[in-house]
Amino acid sequence: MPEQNQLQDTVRKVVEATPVIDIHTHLFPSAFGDLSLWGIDQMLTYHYLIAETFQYPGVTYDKFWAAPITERADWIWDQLFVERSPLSEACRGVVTTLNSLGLDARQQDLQSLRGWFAEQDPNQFVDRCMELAGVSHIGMTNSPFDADERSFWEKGVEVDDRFIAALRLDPLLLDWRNASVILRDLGYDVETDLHMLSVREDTVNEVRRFLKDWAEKINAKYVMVSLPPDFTYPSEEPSSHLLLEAVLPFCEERDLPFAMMMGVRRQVNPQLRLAGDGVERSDLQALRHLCDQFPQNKFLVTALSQENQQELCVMARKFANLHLFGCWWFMNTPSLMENMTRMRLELLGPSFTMQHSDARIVDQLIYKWKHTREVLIKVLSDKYADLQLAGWTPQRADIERDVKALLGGSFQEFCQAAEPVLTEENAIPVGARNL
Ligand code: RAT
Ligand code: ZN
Repeated sequence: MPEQNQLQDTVRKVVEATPVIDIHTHLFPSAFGDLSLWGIDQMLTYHYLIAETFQYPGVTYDKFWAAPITERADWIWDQLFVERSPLSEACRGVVTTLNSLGLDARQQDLQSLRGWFAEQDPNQFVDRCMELAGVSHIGMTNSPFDADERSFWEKGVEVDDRFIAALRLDPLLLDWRNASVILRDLGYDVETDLHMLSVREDTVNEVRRFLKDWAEKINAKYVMVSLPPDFTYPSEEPSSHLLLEAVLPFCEERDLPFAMMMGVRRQVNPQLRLAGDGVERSDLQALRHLCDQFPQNKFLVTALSQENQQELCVMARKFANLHLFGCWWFMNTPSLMENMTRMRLELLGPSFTMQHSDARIVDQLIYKWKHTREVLIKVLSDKYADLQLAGWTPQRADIERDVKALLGGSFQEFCQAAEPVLTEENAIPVGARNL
């Protein structure tokens, strides 16, 4: 069918040419020194690959963690790329990345690859990866609770303006006991016990001051947290008090979206360290309550469990203050990404952000976006072909507009929208809400 081939060809060209705003990664610009990760040893010791390697016997956890990074990388390379074919998504990613950089992924030993990376200039390498990935902006994950990162901000680090900051609050909302100690060390006069309203008021004001200071210091474009599957709202937990009284009013006042990444069960196997987290289905009723109770707040949401995806789409149809993003972590495999993107398009049209890379190593931008674009080409070609059959022939400009929306345009629009769902009827003054 020549017409269909032509349509697919146009979709491919448009998807390949459209720059991406990668809204969530763990990347840092090179001004952050050792926090900015790149190169073959970092790529091979990515936590996704560590978890895969430990499926095979050979080395103990203690021996692995005691070894220098090059030895760990050698071991992973041997297990996943030499002893077996690199069929998993994370393995294929290394192959795609090396190949895009003009390197041979069938090396039996890593020395020549290491030699090539050693010759690269870190600054130029970031530019090259962004160019090969077609990424215009990179969303960071910025935690004032991380002492190493904090010291860069406190020294007034100059941030490359292609990098967008996001204020990450996991300890504040999920581990208030320890977070309150850190806040006190940083000069905020907070109490750990949040039960008594009279004491809580002062603490809440101090938490707001902390949020304001750090959002300004890092120029945050949104505020974020990763949540466990059993997160509930409302509840008597500190997380509910802090969301209701500090975080969400602060976000509303500053018009900063609040991102929730839902469904990670931390440290299912602590021996694997960062690679030891798992997934469970979340109770999305917490999200429903938040979207409903805070109509003037904007929520950016992704879920880790496949079982949550349809419910989440339906929820996004009900609340204009809810924007879905990304096929996160265990959902970032071609088969799941394809199903999820089809379903989202069928239920929501192009109003969501199709993907974020979650890259931790700058080289990974290349494969994460190359693989994502392939899925998008496939799904959109089918969807436009269906539309054509239904009697609506897509023009190139339509395709360009939709792809732009899916790769960051919808996110921008959502962030810039003046008041997501505010009407006189549903406006609730700050402070007038209860748990
Ligand atoms: O995808 C990942 O690398 C995870 O370890 C998490 O960092 C997750 O993306 C998160 O931001 O919590
Ligand atoms: Zn992440």
